[in-house]
Amino acid sequence: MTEASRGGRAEGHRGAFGEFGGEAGGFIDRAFREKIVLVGVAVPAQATTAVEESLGELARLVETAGADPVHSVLQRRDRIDPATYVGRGKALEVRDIAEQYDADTVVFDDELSPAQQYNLEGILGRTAIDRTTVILDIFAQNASSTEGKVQVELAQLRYRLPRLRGSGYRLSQQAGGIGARGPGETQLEVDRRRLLRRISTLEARLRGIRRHRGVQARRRRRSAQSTVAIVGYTNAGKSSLLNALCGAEAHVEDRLFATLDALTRRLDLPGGETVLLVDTVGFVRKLPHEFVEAFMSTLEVAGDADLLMHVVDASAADCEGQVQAVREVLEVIGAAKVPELLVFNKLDATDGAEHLLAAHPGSVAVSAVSGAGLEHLTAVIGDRLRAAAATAEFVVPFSRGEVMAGLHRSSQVLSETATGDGMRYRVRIDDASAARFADFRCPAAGNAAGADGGDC
Ligand SMILES: Nc1nc2c(ncn2[C@@H]2O[C@H](COP(=O)(O)OP(=O)(O)OP(=O)(O)O)[C@@H](O)[C@H]2O)c(=O)[nH]1
Ligand SMILES: [Mg+2]
Repeated sequence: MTEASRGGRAEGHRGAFGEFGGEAGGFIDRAFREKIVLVGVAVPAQATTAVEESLGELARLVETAGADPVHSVLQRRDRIDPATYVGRGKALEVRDIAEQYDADTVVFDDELSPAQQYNLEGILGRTAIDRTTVILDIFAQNASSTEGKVQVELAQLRYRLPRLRGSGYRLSQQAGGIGARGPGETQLEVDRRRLLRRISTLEARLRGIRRHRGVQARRRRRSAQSTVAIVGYTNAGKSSLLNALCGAEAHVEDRLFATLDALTRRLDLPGGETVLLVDTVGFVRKLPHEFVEAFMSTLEVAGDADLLMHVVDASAADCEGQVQAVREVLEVIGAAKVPELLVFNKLDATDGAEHLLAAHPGSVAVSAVSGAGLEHLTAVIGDRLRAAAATAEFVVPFSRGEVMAGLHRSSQVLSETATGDGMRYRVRIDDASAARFADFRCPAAGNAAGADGGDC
């Protein structure tokens, strides 16, 4: 990212509080580029590398938000300090570091409780914010549709509500900074009731938008077109893939959370049928629950889809960790029941994706940039969707949790019943996926043999 492009982005910043209390601006004041110190804690259960990666990602988030990370601090502790997140001694050390680097803000890698934030600001003598605030701020900058803006503002206000009093009134006159209020703002004295009123106004507006969307969805169902939702970690190349497959012009940028709104395009499959492809917002580790709640209507497209195209950046160092993080969010938004097709993207930027393909049977590798693998991908999408009409039965021993999980991911489970031999599944599944579970398959769906719980 160049300084110029950053600058352009900064000018384009649209705070999410424009209408709130009449003050303009969001969490971040971009009058200047702030210097930021990052702090993470590794508890014994976590590998240091995972925490380091998380801190690296936090640095990227801070950059995307429009500030400069200047130093990272990683503390090993038995547990998170309930009062100050890091120990008090460490907090004082961080204060010295922040002074040394002339940093105005310290960003913590986990969500801070209102009390922790308050205490830390007291010790540090500067603004203390967390990963959630940074993510919400990026969303605020990137939201462009009415719905997106409403959802982001709602998420920010809900996050802010319990912190109204505690987030350091001593600092309320301090100018600028991520998470700080703008010069002259006295947000912390803002009437709580006004904030609650604003929240309910936004909720009502969102309900209106959703009603409208409900009508559209019904129309679409009547047209009986299958929907494929593109999901995945932020920056994996979801929008690029939509563009490459459909000749669409979705916004693509080497920036986290470039897409916030669902964009739908038609895709013609080799078999002659047409499906709808929906681009969605990207996910990230530790996605704020305020965000998930506020974006539920956008995220619902994933749960309603016939197939999830889970795009993974094959060139990312921790691409397995990203797959896991995405699956966790899919679980939360009720989309884990939809069959998933793993698509490893950015093949051109890797030494090959054989190990990934081998580790994830049924997955495909593509490059949205070079076009490699795209033909195969559309064929596989067609197969997976056509197979959605065919059903099959499987019995999986209770000891084979990984097989159960795999079956859930590769198929649409119509029913599951516990039997003497294990879990009996009736599913919609395509032939290629069914072949992977051949050892557990019953001879024919609906066949009476074995239906009493015996071997099938
Ligand atoms: N080398 C390479 N880069 C790619 C490929 N696909 C996408 N990119 C790049 O990855 C970056 C992110 O692409 P997007 O399509 O915006 O990713 P996204 O998943 O939609 O990201 P968000 O909407 O921000 O969550 C851009 O800089 C793209 O040019 C690919 O196949 N190869
Ligand atoms: Mg995108």
